[in-house]
Amino acid sequence: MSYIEAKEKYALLGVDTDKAIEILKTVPISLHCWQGDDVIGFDNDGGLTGGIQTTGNYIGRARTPDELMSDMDKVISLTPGKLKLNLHASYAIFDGDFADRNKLEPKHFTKWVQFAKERNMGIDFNPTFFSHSMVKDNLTLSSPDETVRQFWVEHGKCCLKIAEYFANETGIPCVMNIWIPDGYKDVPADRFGPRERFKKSLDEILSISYDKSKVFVCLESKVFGIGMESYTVGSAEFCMNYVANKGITPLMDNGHYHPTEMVSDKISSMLLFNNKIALHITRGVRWDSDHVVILDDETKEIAKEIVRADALDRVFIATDYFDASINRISAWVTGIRSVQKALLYAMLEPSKAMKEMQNSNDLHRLWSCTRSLKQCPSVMYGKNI
Ligand code: RNT
Ligand code: ZN
Repeated sequence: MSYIEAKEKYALLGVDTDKAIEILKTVPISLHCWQGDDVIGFDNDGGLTGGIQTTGNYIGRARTPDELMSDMDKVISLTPGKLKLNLHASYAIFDGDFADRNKLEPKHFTKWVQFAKERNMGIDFNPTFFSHSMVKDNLTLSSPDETVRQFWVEHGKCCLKIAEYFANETGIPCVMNIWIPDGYKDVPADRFGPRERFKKSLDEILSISYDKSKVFVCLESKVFGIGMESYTVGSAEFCMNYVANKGITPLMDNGHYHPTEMVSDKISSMLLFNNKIALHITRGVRWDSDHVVILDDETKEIAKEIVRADALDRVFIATDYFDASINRISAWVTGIRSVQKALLYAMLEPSKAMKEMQNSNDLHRLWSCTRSLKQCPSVMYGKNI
């Protein structure tokens, strides 16, 4: 079917396809740098820790900043629409002038700023609380060892300054996401203490002044990690309460919930109580939270919830997955394009008519319309709905 034919069919449903494409072009997707090198970064000798894992040994892992940047350029060339760059602190570029995570400065990211500016991209940022010798007994910001806890508080503070530097340099707000891997493999004797220390650490990080219109600090929750199956300090309840209390931004990663819990169902509730929300779009498969995104039902449903709530400008959308078993560039591109396709698919829904069906309790009609839209525009449900 040609685009003209499809456009005419959608017009019968009251959907303007040209407009949908124009809007899609303006929605930034934050491109996670860590798919290119299996989440290793440039500040350590390899060895990913923190309850996350890449499996596979496909050739071509980016080993240097230049390799990662040129792989990203390939991704950009294969991806339409607007992108933002999403960096982890472990991707600092030192050029012989090494600084540990508690001593990071904006100058360690000048090359990334140049890269982003040349491509008209904003930059999002993540402190890296894993793959480091100061992660003690699987704990960072919640550690009972004051030296360890302080080290990571300093790291958080350094990152906040770097995030503000990114926003100032690019002129685009920076989303800075905090995720810690802290947890226990087996049932702990004290669930309260680590969470109390995590709360104190976050308060300390956020005590430095920063421009809240330029830096959006997010907190990402998680249900479990590998080796932290029984308890994670940054649970959903902890993060949701902390965020609400402090007026920062919640981040939901759809790989971080029980498999029967759907992030698509959470979005409306979160939007009602937060100005902005952030998402890590991924694909959970059994124990793994980070398979490459595909155009599956949940990805489409997440996109529909954003579009139906008219919240494209209130949701920070980022990808977050890592697969080392297939060509990394193709993994990257497939995931990002799948998010974009899901958004386009959502924008092609005759949402107003469907909400009316729901509100008039015409649920069978709604049900058949939903089924038939799956094959639209090839197969249409009647002339119009
Ligand atoms: C881990 C979290 C986190 C990381 C990245 C690398 O479970 O999803 O977002 O994937 O920060
Ligand atoms: Zn994530």
